[in-house]
Amino acid sequence: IFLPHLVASMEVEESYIMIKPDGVQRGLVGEIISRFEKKGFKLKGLKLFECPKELAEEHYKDLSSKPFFPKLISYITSGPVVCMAWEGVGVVASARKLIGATNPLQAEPGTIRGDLAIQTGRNVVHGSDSPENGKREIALWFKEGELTDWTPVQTPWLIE
Ligand code: IDP
Ligand code: MG
Repeated sequence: IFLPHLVASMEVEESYIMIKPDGVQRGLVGEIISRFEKKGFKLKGLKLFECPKELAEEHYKDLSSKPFFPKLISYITSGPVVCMAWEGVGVVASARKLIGATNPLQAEPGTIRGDLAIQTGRNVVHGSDSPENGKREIALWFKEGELTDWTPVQTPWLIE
């Protein structure tokens, strides 16, 4: 039998994960990084960064017609964010599960948003929604030379 969703999840992918300004201000940086680190994904890029308005607008351009777009842009540019590039088998969908639903009140307990946030407009973290967008967003937020490829010693203990 052919199970495309299972085949897809075996791919090595990259996801752009970002701790939003509320996550930084609330002292949740370590807690959030830890969830991806403990899962076993590989960190390839990490920086504290003040996001220019133009970059926030480009990142969220698909939402530009939404009524909440101006508030979203001022939220994302209201303080430093933590930008991360994570790599792993199935990392895109897995990170979305670790993050939880967009509305934190609907996010399951155990997820980042389910455990740590209340409102959609203050939902502490971003995660790419497809492998294509993972690549696109990492290229958008990181310059060449800011990403590091390395071989974690734990890999054979995570992947058969
Ligand atoms: P996602 O972050 O779970 O992928 P998206 O629908 O892609 O959710 O929306 C991007 C971000 O825009 C959300 O994480 C949230 O910060 C913000 N957002 C989405 N919908 C609303 C809304 O109805 N009100 C306020 N902010 C919203
Ligand atoms: Mg999204």
